[in-house]
Amino acid sequence: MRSEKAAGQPQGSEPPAFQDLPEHYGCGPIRFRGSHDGLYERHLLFDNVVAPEDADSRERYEAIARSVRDVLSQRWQLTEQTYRRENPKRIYYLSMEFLIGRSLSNNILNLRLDPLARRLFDQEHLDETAILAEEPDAGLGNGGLGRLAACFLDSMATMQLPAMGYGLRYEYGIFKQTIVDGWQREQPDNWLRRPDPWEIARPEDAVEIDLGCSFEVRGGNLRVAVGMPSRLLGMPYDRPIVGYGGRTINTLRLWAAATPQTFDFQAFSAGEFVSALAQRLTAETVTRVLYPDDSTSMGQGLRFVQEYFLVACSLADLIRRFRATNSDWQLLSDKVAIQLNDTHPSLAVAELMRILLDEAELAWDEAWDITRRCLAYTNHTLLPEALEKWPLRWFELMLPRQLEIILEIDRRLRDEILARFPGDQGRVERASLIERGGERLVRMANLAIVGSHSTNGVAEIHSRLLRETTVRDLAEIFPGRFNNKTNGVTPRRWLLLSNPPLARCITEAVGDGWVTDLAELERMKPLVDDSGFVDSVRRAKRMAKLGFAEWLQASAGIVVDPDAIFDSQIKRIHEYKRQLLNALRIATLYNRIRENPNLDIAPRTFFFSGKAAPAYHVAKLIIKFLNNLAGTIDADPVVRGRLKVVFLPDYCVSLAERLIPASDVSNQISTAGYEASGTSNMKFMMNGALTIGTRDGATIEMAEAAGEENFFLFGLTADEVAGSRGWYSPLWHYDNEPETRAVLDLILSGHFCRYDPDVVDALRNILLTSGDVFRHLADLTSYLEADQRLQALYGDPSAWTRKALLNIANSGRFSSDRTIGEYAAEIWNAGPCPPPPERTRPR
Ligand code: 26V
Repeated sequence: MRSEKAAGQPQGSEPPAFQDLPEHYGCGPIRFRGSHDGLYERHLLFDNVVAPEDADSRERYEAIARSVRDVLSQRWQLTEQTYRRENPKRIYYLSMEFLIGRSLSNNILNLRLDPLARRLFDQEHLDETAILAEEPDAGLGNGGLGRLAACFLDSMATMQLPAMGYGLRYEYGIFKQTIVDGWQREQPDNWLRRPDPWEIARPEDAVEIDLGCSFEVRGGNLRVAVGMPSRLLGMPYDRPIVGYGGRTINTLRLWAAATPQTFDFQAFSAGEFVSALAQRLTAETVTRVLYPDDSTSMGQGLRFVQEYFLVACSLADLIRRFRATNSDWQLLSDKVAIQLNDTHPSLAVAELMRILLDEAELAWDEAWDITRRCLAYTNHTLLPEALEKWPLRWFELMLPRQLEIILEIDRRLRDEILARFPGDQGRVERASLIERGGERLVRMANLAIVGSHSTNGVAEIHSRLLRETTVRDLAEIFPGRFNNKTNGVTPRRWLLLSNPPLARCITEAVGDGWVTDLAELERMKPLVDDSGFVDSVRRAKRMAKLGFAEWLQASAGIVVDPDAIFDSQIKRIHEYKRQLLNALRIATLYNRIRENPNLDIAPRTFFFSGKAAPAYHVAKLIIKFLNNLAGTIDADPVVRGRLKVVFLPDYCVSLAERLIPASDVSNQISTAGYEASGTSNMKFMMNGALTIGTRDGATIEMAEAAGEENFFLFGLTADEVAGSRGWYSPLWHYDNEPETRAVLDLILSGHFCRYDPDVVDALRNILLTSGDVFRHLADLTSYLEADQRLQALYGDPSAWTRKALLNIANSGRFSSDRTIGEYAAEIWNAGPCPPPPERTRPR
């Protein structure tokens, strides 16, 4: 039918976009040559039954996305076929979060289809921005940890590693944030409301999971029905992960929970029918929603079930794949590397042991050896309240066999410690998997460390603090297991895709090798004194700022001045990230202008964006204060036009992609010792923003790479923060530093919060009464000094751009390709497995 129609087309009609597909995609020129309706028109017609001119943006988005999927599907299955044939060691990345963002433009770019897409948009006069905006921003994560997982998938596919991501297909991702009267409101993110062209259901790969109890939902809570074992069905949905160049296409497999029962409608009485359907709803609640709190492990039963569900489904799936080509269990660790993204999937230790003991029927020592060789654990936080500890009672109820295994691991661990440190009962208790005292708890970090061969932190300082403080006893017992893997970000999404003007300018100067080898950016260094090149970098920044300002006005009606310094702090709202310190800085500048209206100060727009965990009261209060600050400044005729504060609602991947390229200044101002790594810091650096920041996380390594003279570092070091614990007093700063006192007096007078005395009370409490735990006042003065230097530099545009350029040129180390290279070589012992380059054409 297709070929008949194609053959019937008049000669010389305009060829379709997507028809000249690159050879290796295999499904292009042969199939559709000569037809007047390319893939895009075909999808509109056959999927939506609509003519191109009548289609709305959503239909156009779907048709384009499906066309792109057509192009990648052959390489996708070829990639999996290659892995099956070559049987390499496979890498499995287990994560409760993948903060994917939008896929269409990223997939077009990685497939190198951008010229074809451009032609389609131009020829059909399509509104590209409107069409791309139809795709929901897949927010299956809270922040850095989830976005890191997504960057890692991109790097692993680009480096042609045989890797797969495993996660959960939450029906609701991270909530949508709106701001009402300055306060955060949360709305559900129903991102799967419409059919998602990127996901493929794989019912043939569904798995069944056994639990030691049943559940019912009462009043929104999951209640356990004790002593009634039950089963859950894990339904896999696959998403393509396109490596740059489109040769390797890996898979992200997300599990949705369902009930395994199939209904025999005849046999069911009316009552059973209803309760059976209700059971189905209960099962589906397991993957209903992403937990939106990344600061406290609140011990929610549903979260515990989610974690086990991810682990059980993923292990069953990867073991089945292993068994399809390997009969010898001893080979498991030669064929499988499993990376645990934080402790969230660390039940994998007990579950893999259960499989090896009970299903493979191996002896304990063998099973233990294999488990440890397969698993590796990444820690992402030192905050004690975020470290997961689950009540032992829940294991008794839901996972009795896994509990037995955990207790046996613990017994052996205790024996081992006592043998090596005779009489050191304190060490035994601190290192144990079980916390005693009150209710017995299972320490998930200890389980992950003991049950794996590698524990890594995500920046040098973080890995050191992890070893020296958080899990010191275990690090002394197993020193060889601890290592560092400094985070990175993918330069495809975060430079090539998000910042076309800068990407073009770099490529014109040094070629395009940087896209897959970011260290190539160093070749820009000799050009630092080439005024033509420096000018072109400056123009690129200007274009990004103009583009952002235009978008902001069109989408939110907010007008910002592109001649102002764009100064950004975008991340989750947390006390330790110190958005409040930034607010103190802004309020001080405001005060200075009010006191001296003739003050010579460069116009500046301060952007904030970020979500607060719905139950994190103080974080929500900080958002309110930032909005009040913005309102007060806007209303002040002396300051208006010189300083402006904008709180951008609903921070997400797409917003970051727009704001980061447009920013001149990146604020990375966490209390030293608290931010494990940070990753937006790296994105800003490679987009030519200058960093004002503390010596924390990966910012330290960034400054080292760029040269401290090209950074604006300030504040206490982590050791100084720790050392001040016994004697620090915010009052000292209030009493002895005039500007600190002035700004606090202004804030506490209610100047910014005329109608919100509760906000003022809370700020007084945080900054003074409760001892300023996060050292805002200790760092304010040096922050302002660094800021002064930064402002002075902005007055000299070529000196500014020179530093920006050196930052870009030295950002190569912060590509996630470098990070993944280190994981592959030092933890996974795995290498690339490229699918054959030849073209295989469908017959
Ligand atoms: C913790 C919890 C606690 C229990 C409930 C749900 C939940 C969800 C997420 C988390 C993770 C918090 C840790 C985290 O996101 N760490 C961030 O990881 C980034 C990537 O390594 C790193 O750049 C950031 O510095 C670090 O804060």
